[in-house]
Amino acid sequence: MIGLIGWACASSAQQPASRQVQAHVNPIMADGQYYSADPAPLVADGRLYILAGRDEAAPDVNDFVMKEWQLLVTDDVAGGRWTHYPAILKPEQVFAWAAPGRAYAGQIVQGPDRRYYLYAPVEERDSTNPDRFAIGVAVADSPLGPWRDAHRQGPIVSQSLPERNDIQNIDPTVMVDDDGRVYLYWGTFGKLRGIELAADMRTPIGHAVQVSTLDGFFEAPWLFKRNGTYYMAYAGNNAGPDSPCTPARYHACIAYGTAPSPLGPWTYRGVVLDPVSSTTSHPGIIAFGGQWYMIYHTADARGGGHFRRSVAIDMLEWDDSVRPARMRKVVQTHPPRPALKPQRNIAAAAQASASNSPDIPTQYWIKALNDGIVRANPLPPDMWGSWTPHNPARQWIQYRWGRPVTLDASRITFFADQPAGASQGVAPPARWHLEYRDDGRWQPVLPISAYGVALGAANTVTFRPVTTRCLRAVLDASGGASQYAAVAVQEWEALAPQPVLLAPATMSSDTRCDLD
Ligand code: FUB
Repeated sequence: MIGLIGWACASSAQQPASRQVQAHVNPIMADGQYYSADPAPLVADGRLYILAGRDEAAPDVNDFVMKEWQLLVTDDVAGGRWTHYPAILKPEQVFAWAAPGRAYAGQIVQGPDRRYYLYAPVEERDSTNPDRFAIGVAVADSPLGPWRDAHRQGPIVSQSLPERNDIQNIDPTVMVDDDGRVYLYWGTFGKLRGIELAADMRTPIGHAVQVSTLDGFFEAPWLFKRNGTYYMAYAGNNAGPDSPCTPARYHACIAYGTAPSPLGPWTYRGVVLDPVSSTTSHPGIIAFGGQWYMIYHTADARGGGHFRRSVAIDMLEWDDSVRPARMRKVVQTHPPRPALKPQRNIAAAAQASASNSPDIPTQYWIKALNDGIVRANPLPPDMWGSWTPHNPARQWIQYRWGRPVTLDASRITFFADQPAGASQGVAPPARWHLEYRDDGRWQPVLPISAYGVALGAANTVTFRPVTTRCLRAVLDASGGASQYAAVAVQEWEALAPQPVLLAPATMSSDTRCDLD
């Protein structure tokens, strides 16, 4: 049961406005009133603070609309009682040189002078750099602020600082070591940089190191130390059907590596969090009250999406039987699923495969076919697809159940970025039909209604009931003269004549139908 109670508290001159949130399950704020992304935890004053950006994209907008940072604070994770400060800071409020609108993944750390430093990736307003992202540093006496620019000359990292570069300079992570020395890492799109900072928390020392030994590094580094070993967690992506990280290119796992010293060398150690429901994943790992936690974001809140993310927290355990100690894979906790009800769509109990398996282009995800999610603004991993530079005239997708099932209808939701009839890109199929496996052969179903190819809604076809273990949708691509568009499907439902309860016993890991 999700419990979420919010009430506004008056803000004082020093304290931003707050409200109380009671969270029994993930995400911490689950009702969709406020989305929260890119968590960065900090322990201060005996409390756990989580800095997060605030996702404000409309449901049909695929962009990071992030105008400000917010804080979640608790002294009792298990009790789920959080104070939420929805609006602690906007980029342009603290950095005179910053443009509004991109309050990306920041981190607050306590400096050797006991003050708090916020490392903030924001866009420079007047930069001539091809990519205007830069990292600024703000300072305050409390994690709640008030914040002021700690380096009024401008950012400390950009495409011209501390040395000229061509990467996107976001996702800072900072650690103050036991000896008081300070280290900053940052980067995205596979580029990870690290540098030492002076004790003033803002002056780079020496040249940046470039890290290339953390397998699949994509973005979102998180640096910390435990028992003398340095750990770097990060959003990883080395997509493919056999990847230990993620099958689809736009998803990310959280992987990590270790190093004997803060600037490396780094050794990859494995995956600590499987892909989440949002395409991006972003780790914050910290010990609080004798327990380690993985803090991350998902699309699991009400109305959530890839650009409407919400912070979640789960326990992280260590395997100290090996050296250096490894993190055990975190078990994600989700909102409790509603009790299973009998339903006509039994696709979720089938294993999906396709004519282009196992070489489905890695931007697509076969498991999207029967995940029950249809988005207004899908990204490639929200669908199965077949796009390649040279597409065949025909593709198929297929379900196999562990035991025979009876079906009499099907609904299919196509995706296209080209109009009907196109011979390039992804277009609705010219036509499609269903076949079922019967006595060792594929037979067409006998349709009672037409096969539609409309976009923007599911196309339903009804047919004379069949009992089978395998159903196949055969998709004839649009185009011709040896040039065909690709096809893509967001969701494919297989409907039984009467509602049935999907029993786990119907599950099968076998996708092959040619043996039936
Ligand atoms: O929130 C914007 C971007 O999404 C962050 O910079 C990345 O780490 C990803 O979480």
